[in-house]
Amino acid sequence: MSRVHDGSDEDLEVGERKRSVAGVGAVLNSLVHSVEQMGVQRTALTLAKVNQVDGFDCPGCAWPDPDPKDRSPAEFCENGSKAVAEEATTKRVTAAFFAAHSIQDLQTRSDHWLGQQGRISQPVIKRSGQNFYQPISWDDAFDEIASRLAGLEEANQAVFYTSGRTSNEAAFCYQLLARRLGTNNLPDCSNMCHESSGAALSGTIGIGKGTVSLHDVENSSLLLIQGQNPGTNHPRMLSALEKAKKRGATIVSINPLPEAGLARFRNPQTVRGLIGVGTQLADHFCQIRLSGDQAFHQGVAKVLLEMAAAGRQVLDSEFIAGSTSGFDDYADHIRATSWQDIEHATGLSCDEITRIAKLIAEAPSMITCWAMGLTQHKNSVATIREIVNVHLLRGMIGRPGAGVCPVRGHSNVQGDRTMGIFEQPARSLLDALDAEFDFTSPREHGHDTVDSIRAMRDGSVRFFMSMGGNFVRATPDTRVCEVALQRVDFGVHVSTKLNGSHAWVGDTAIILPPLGRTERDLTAGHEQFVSVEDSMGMVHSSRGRLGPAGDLRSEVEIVTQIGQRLFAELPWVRFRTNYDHVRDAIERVINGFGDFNNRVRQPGGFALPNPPRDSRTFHTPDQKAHFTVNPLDVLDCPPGRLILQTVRSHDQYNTTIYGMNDRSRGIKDGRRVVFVHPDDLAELGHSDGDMVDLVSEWRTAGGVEERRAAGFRLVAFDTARSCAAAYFPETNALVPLDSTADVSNTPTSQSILIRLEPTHGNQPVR
Ligand SMILES: Nc1nc2c(c(=O)[nH]1)N[C@H]1C(S)=C(S)[C@@H](COP(=O)(O)OP(=O)(O)OC[C@H]3O[C@@H](n4cnc5c(=O)[nH]c(N)nc54)[C@H](O)[C@@H]3O)O[C@H]1N2
Ligand SMILES: Nc1nc2c(c(=O)[nH]1)N[C@H]1C(S)=C(S)[C@@H](COP(=O)(O)OP(=O)(O)OC[C@H]3O[C@@H](n4cnc5c(=O)[nH]c(N)nc54)[C@H](O)[C@@H]3O)O[C@H]1N2
Ligand SMILES: [Mo]
Repeated sequence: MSRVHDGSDEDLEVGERKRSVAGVGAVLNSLVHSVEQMGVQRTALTLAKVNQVDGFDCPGCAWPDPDPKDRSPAEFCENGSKAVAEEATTKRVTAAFFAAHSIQDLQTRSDHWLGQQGRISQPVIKRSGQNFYQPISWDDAFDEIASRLAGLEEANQAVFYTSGRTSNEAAFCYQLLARRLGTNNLPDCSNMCHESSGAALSGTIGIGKGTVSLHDVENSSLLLIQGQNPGTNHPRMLSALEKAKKRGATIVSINPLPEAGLARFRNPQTVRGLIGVGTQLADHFCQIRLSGDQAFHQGVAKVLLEMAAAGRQVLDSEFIAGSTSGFDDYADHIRATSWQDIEHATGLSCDEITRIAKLIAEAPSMITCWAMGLTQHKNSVATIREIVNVHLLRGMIGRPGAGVCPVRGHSNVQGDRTMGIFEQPARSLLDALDAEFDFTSPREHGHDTVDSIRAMRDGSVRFFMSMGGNFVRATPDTRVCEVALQRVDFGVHVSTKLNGSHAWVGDTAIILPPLGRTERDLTAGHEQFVSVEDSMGMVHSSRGRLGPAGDLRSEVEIVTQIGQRLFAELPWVRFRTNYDHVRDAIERVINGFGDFNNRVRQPGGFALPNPPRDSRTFHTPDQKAHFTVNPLDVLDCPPGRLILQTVRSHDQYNTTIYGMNDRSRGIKDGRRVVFVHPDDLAELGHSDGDMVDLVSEWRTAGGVEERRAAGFRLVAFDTARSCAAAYFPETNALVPLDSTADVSNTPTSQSILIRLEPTHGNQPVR
């Protein structure tokens, strides 16, 4: 049995980083973890249904499933099985647990400890003036919530947060509830995740999503994997890359860290992968500096334009002339950008970038994939626009094997957005909603995640509801957010598992435990299913089989029960009686869901329309794809300082900590580590193994603000110079609330200016 960790790192061990991932280690690790949480029989039953046509969608990542005829009987990965075990665990949090642990006690617990207590099994309430949660009936809970909402002075005093596991059906009902109440305060985890991708793509190609299918990835001739660690976070993507590789693709990894998964992959679904050496995936590794990717793509474009000027046929002139706008201004701007600035920003030489540009110039098809390494910097939107620019130069969009591929995180984060979970909804969505339900939804934009924290801190938001997620730990500026959440009058947390957000609550708080993905949904007395959308716009059904972990309700039921008490004229009861009715409403309100109920029942589901991919058309105001000019933004690192990025270990799912190891980076039994280049360590007068505090410096008009995270062990690591790395959520205390990306307002969690100080005092638990 693995120990439940209290957050201290007494047993921390640091070993060699791995040169490959998956293989036997992955299989063993996933089985040990699953059996520990679920027992042997439940493990076998549950894992057999992951990502199968008649089964449930893996609550791990949003990577798409292969076509039903190509699916493996074990269509999951090590980390997907950990996500399943975390939910299907047989451990329970009961009334006795809440009677034994006060709110103050919960505040001292680590998220690992909280998660290890098991599934929350009944609704509980912390009443005004009390320090403990105690049981409440479902009906009383719904009554309390509805009467609080009815009692608000105005609808914008409420915030409705969503994490990306919520089904399409529940998300649709949830946004309807918020808008009928009269607010667009619908922040979601996307605000901290791929918001920069959505903003950059919708402005340039007319859709805020990627433009490739799984088939494209498997058949592309050149793949850039940039700012992403698929070996840990999207392990099934490695199988697709392996296929592409076997068909002759070239793979380029662009990352400050040499991530093991891209170096060598041992496919656990094949014998060769289990016991052999596996496949070397990346042909080239560009060890870029943090935040240097905008400059990288400007460098690539410079080379392409120079080659074209020298008479080489590298630009897709016909496509540029017929389907795009803005080429001349863009080309002038790129020509005027200096190699000196590009080399400084990337930490790469002109020669190295030229080598990659030549691969791009020659590739018959190309896909760029990215994730958090690109979206959480000040210049993120500009960076992703530069990716689009390079793709447009070569006409690499809307052709087989070509396109842009933001790889989404949560398993239904993309679907939730499609359903209208967005603080800046499109006018067309609101018009359709009003026509369907006969009311006028608010037009004024609502609060995103960062603005919601500000509004709670300043007292203008009094009611906070969270549909899944762990708001206090996932968001920046931990201390500010804890205090902000304590200021709201009423909090509602729809949560499968305990987490830090249940400990930082205001006057009154309710926890409602919903059914998870693995569980059979018998709402209204008959079996129901839900639907989700993956990272490539495929919509399919998800159906759990296990009995419920306690007295649980489905998320659809929870939302419709509250809605029914407030706005009886809307069809809430009908919706939960049969989710087909929700899907019928979705079909009428949201574009692309024609014949929804029929198509979602087809094996493998159906693809949503994607104009760039389907017909090379761009739904921008001028119907063209846009080249954009993005002045180069260089992130300087002053002397004596480092830039810190905050990554995931191999043993966590965002704020859910499965265990204390990061196998691929050689870390065992601890998380408070900071990876620094050995030459930087020497220059800063430190050695591997020293204990330090991380102090972030945020320059404002009023001076330099400092934030501290105490007690980290230095680990000498092969990262880019001046670029350090540590795990989130421990490092969220260092991210200033006001440090956000231009345009998207995403917290800059991958570029935090820090200095190291010898540690004094004890390590905090959190
Ligand atoms: N097992 C597991 N799976 C998950 C998750 C999880 O926590 N655990 N989380 C899910 C979610 S919500 C998401 S959004 C995804 C996240 O998936 P990833 O984005 O892969 O997650 P991170 O661990 O944050 O990795 C960021 C990567 O970007 C690199 N990077 C950081 N800054 C830069 C930069 O400036 N330039 C470049 N080129 N690279 C940079 C880092 O070195 C690292 O390799 O995974 C999803 N899947
Ligand atoms: N510093 C830093 N901060 C980051 C990031 C980073 O890279 N660095 N990444 C950001 C990203 S990409 C994201 S997506 C956010 C994640 O932000 P969130 O989505 O808010 O956080 P999670 O940790 O995924 O939420 C975990 C909780 O969700 C609940 N849960 C799990 N399954 C279900 C379910 O089926 N239904 C319901 N109702 N609840 C469920 C459980 O109670 C669990 O404790 O964090 C962001 N924060
Ligand atoms: Mo995410």
